[in-house]
Amino acid sequence: MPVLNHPLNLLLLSTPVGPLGSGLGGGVELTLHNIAKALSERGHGVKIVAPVGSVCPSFSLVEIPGELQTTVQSEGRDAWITLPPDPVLANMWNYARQVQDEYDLLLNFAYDWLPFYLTPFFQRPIAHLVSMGSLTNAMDRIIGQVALQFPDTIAVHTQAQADTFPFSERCRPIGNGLDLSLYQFCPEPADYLGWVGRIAPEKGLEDAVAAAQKTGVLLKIWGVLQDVPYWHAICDQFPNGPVRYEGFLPTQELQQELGKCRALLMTPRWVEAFGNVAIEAIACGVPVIAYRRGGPAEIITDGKTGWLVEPDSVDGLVQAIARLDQIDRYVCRQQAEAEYSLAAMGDRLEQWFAEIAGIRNQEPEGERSG
Ligand code: HBI
Repeated sequence: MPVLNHPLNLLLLSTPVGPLGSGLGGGVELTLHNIAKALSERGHGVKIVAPVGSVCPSFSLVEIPGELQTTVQSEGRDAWITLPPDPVLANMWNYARQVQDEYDLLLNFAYDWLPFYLTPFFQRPIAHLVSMGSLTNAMDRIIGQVALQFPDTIAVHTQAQADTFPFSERCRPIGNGLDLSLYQFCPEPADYLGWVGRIAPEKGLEDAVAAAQKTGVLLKIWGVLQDVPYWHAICDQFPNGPVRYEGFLPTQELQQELGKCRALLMTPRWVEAFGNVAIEAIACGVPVIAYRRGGPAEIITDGKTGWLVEPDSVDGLVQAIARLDQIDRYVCRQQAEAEYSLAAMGDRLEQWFAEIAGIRNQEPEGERSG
């Protein structure tokens, strides 16, 4: 049920770590695309700004040149704020500065210092969707400043993610949403488990491989092979593991393969802000076995849509795999429809925007000031 009484013109600014569609942006690529769909479905205008080479079907895209930003996970807590000589991030926000008057609201998806620092210099309101938990002091500091100076403009995916920040009470959890029409419910699984994500140390893939080895159930892996030495170390550690790397698939192909899994294993080492793949799995009827840590612990209902396991416990994963027959795959799909559809996400987005100064439901067009 729409919350806003007038359509907004929205400018969505993507992550600077990779072109949309490359997989380098990880979950935020899917998030941005789904938010664009959720908002345009309700009549809002949506334009996307992203690095050159980006693709985003059925949305008008402004491609900005410049050098990609390094991923923040590769930096330490005390990392300084760095930009390459010709930063795509700065070029994106310079473009936004020039066109801001055409938009009611700018929506930032970058987990980077610059957009937060620039917020007070803009005339138009900027809403920030923070895609990860607390990672560096510089980001905590600048996000905290914006959260204080511009109340209600900071959103996160889950309460667990908010709780990683000292200003958690100023973060608005808004979950996430998927275009569920793209995900087919699969009632009868094949005999393998799944793991989906950027292959990088913070994702804890080695535990899923260890559980596959202990249970003898094949584990299929999909995702960008981001950290090759990490992957080789896992292959060396489990030379005969029942494991197959299936590459990085676009959503349509991924959901077809993911749907056949007996379960999805989620083994994050860090506080996963959300875990889009958890809702992709339950949308296909696939139960999720996840460490009780971060986003997945708020998405999965223990014993209903999967099993939540003691963090970093491979034996916990093994025991949960043995209890998969207790989970009704259709209940998984129903939970996705109730909580994570585009309509549900669109409601949460409009409720958020309506709280932001300058966006509140206004008198009809024509009488608006400035
Ligand atoms: N690192 N510097 C930087 N900026 C981002 O926007 C960013 C990132 N690392 C990962 C990332 N975004 C996305 O994968 C999030 O969805 C996790």
